[in-house]
Amino acid sequence: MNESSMYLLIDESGRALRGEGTVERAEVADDAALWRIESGSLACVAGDVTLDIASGSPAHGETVTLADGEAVRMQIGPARLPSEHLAELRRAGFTVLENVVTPEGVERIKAGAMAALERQSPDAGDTDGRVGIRHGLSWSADVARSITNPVALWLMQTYMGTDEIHHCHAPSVTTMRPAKELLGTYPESGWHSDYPYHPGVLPFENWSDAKVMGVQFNICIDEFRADNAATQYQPGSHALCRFPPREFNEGGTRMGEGVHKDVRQMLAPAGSALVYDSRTWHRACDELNVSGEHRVAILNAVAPNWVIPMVDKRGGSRSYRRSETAAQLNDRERADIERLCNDPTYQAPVGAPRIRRHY
Ligand SMILES: O=C(O)CCC(=O)C(=O)O
Repeated sequence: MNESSMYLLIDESGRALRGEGTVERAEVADDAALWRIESGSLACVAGDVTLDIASGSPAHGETVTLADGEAVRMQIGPARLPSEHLAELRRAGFTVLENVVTPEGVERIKAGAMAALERQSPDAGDTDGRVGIRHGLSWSADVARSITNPVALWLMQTYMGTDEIHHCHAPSVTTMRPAKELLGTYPESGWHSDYPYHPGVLPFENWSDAKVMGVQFNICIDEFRADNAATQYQPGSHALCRFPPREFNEGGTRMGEGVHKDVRQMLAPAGSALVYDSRTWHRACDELNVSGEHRVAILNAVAPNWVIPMVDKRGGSRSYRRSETAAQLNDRERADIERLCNDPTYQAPVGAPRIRRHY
């Protein structure tokens, strides 16, 4: 965090203050919901409002009292404007959105994930490949806060052209364990696009780009680096509107060579999110975690709320309801968890493609 950092100002109910013309509240955060500290006041980055501070020192995690007596919590925002991320997502099909998780949230999720894995699978072994750590929403309010980050929600909703979105499975906390047996190998397969662009889900297999039906929202709890298996992807492949060709899954992936000559890795700091069009060809590259450490992430398949989920979400909802997580959230976060994770699937609009249920 530095002089030029941008902050969200969060009111008591969890909504973000916007400063365009007048002060408004919003459930999601666009450019006008970001503020900079200027001469001890808070200046809206994309609007004309400046708020004077009556008491408190402005910094991430602090609650300050504004001149009108209202107390607001400051939370570190993205490094770039939400509109810049949207432009990049539209142009390139992929963007890295920073500070979706707060620095203290990152630490708690990492520790919570390792403890939950130990409870879930004490004998699972500590090397080679990715494992899922179930029911993240029930053991971590920080997981709930991350998936309801207001900037990320604005970005995904605007990209998909609808406020009515949901998750197609419960937030999936995973760890990519350090490679041991896999070191130096080139496993075949793994290239895919994400739900709902899976075989047999949509009634057609050349997906027009007129309406986006899925965004993948993968939150990096650990930094994603070349040496800890940052996800491989083929830049621009979302625009091809089809599955990866068979050759992509043959003979192993050697980045920079043959059909994989343009493959890159999705590099990102801890606490940020990889947000990409779900049609992007990508692959979990277990063999490339040569760091000797776990790499924790939260995977989320996000879609318009009429898209039938990938799996039955009711087990995840039950474990969330039995937990103490909801009691730790603010009203806005709780409402977002309901619509994203717990509400039934909505009726498809007239003319929408028929999604095939797989569970
Ligand atoms: O964990 C990874 O690196 C890959 C994630 C992935 O394949 C996915 O979200 O579909």
